[in-house]
Amino acid sequence: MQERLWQIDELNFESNHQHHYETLFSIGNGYLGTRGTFEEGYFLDAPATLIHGIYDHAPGALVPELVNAPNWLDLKITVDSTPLQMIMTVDRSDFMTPPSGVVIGYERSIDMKRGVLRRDVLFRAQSGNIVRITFERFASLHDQHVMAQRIVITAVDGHPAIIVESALQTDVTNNGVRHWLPDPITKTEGGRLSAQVTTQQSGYVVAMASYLNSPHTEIALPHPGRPATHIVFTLKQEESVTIEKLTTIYTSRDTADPLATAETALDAASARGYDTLLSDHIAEWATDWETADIRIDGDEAIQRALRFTTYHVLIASPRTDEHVSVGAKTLSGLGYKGHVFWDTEIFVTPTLMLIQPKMARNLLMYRYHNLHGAREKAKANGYEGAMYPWESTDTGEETTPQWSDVQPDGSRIRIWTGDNEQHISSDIAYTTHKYWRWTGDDDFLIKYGAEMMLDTAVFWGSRVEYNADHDRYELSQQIGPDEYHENIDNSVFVNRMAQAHLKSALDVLAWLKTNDSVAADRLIAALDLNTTRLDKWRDIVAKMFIPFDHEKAIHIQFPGFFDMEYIPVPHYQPRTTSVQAILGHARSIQTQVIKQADVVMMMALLGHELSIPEGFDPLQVMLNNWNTYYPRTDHGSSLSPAMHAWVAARLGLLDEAYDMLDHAVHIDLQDNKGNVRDGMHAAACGGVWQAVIFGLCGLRISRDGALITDPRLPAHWRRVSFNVYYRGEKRAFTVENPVYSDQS
Ligand code: IFM
Repeated sequence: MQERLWQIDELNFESNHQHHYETLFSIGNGYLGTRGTFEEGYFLDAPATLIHGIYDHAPGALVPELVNAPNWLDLKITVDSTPLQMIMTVDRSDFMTPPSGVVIGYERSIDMKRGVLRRDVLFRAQSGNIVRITFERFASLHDQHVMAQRIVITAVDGHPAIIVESALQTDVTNNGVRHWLPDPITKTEGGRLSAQVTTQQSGYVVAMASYLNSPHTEIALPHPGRPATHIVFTLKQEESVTIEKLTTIYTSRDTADPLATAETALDAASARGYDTLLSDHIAEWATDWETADIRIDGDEAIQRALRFTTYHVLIASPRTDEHVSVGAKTLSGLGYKGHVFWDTEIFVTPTLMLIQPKMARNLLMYRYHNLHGAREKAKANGYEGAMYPWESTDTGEETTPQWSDVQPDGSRIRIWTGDNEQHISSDIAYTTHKYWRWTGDDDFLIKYGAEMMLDTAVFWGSRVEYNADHDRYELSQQIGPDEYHENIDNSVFVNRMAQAHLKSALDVLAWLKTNDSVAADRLIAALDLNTTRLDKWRDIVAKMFIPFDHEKAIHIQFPGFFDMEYIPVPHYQPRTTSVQAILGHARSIQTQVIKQADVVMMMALLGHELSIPEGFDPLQVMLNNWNTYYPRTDHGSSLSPAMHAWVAARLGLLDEAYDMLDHAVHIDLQDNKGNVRDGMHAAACGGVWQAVIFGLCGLRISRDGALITDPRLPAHWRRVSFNVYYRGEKRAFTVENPVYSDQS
């Protein structure tokens, strides 16, 4: 019974939803992700396997992108000469006399507890014979280089003649963009298929080796670009045959000879066999879920969806590699070209910090290894220190495209985020600091974290503008989280985050001086943290301009915001698109419509630490902020609802918190944004975990360093149980709902 809360099912295949489900049903293991396309393919399907770190910049493309690797799923089945195709019918006449083969029964589900995708198909061949085919696949969590597939074919009616063809498909593109050099190495030897491809510009090599385990003799089908093998057999009525395909994958990021390594690894995996590989994989998932699972007593819909979003965080996040990071669309689609945004540090890393601290550290190390790119960006823009790119890949360089794709009228729109969405440096510093506070990982702070926090502080020190008329520091030409309003002056989010950043950098330096003076001296010398510089930071912390309306007791998103046209966003319901799309780009930027949590985002991240003028009650200001900004917010970005759920819960607004959580946790399942075909929303997935733990359960570190909860749960939730790591120890919590009311 409880098993179904670990499953997402598709009970009817509808081709107009195929791309959505391909994304939802992705499997992965932190090394790669493979979309849930069918083994045999389907008209206009979008198969993709994306491997962390394998980027390439195609000629003529504006920016590099994560490259679609060869398709290892490739398995084609023929029943009495009729190829299996997912053509379904509900039409009775069709059913009786199918024009060719027809699928008469279908069920697909992702088992999140075990990380296994299954599909059951009842297929009637043109001959009239009926077979049941069960497909199963997983990307081993135990050995990240091993992929496994199993198919069981059963003759339900008749004596069908079956052909199963297995291949590695190297002729793959990113939506038509070719990244692989022509003439891959392919081999078909003794039942083993091998393929090796190389990217055109970056020179990354990806190799795969594959083996088909069946009771029947294989016949090789040499084919350039698609090494293949097939088996032929006939089934008796009710007889079943099980066929397993194992594939190993290595890249030049892993080893000097990826092909030889993949072949050797394949021998080892084959020796262990499918069942052992599967049980090791399931055991690894069980260990992961022991900490990652949040158990909600009283809400099955949210429970299941929360497991789904957590599953996607776990399969997307690198486990062992600290030179790669999670892209905004995970490894489940080509959206945003696999680029890494602030989504990682603000939405994904804090979740991992509590459930998989080592993986959170890996993500922060990615930023550390890319400090050189941040330093180059600062220099190129005339600043000091390190200024992280808004979008980044494997090189650490800024990879935000400057122009959009061509619009229907032939024009391109200038994209300013790479120039002016500068808060990412504070976001990285914020999470570095948070990671240190929660994990107690002093080693990380001393060797890496402090350098990131301090050199990005050097950047802000050189970036701020002093306004002598007002004796305050300002930041012009910024883009805050609300990207509808570009290149504005004094975004309250940006200014406050930069101020908090400088304050925490000073605190960390003071801590270092006390606890590791050698490390402190090294950084002081390397980053030139002289007295003048540090005094300036203190001055900025004291005098940063935080726009605030004293009369209304609210933060001002940016000066001038309230002079624009007011649009009551809640009146635009029900709607299937953003208010921005309804009003049009040109008009909406002149209005008070906010793309996503901005002031609300600041409240989620900083809680009561909002830099409020003396005499004002922080809680009242937060409520006023909420009442002002919530009705103006479009949630045009998937990042928004989870942050609203978090803040609403802290403010005791339980209905709003629930609405926003429900919205956030279903963004991908329900395809609320209509773009899940391009990949999962990593930020929404990480955000809902935090919304439940920090927002609804109110987990925080008290002044004396204890972990405490302060639940604000919807009335129908009886309790929430979860585990988190805190300073190296696993801690279990069960949070009872003080206002629980049984509504059954
Ligand atoms: O980082 C986000 C941004 O905040 C809103 N637009 C999409 C980006 C990637 O998810």
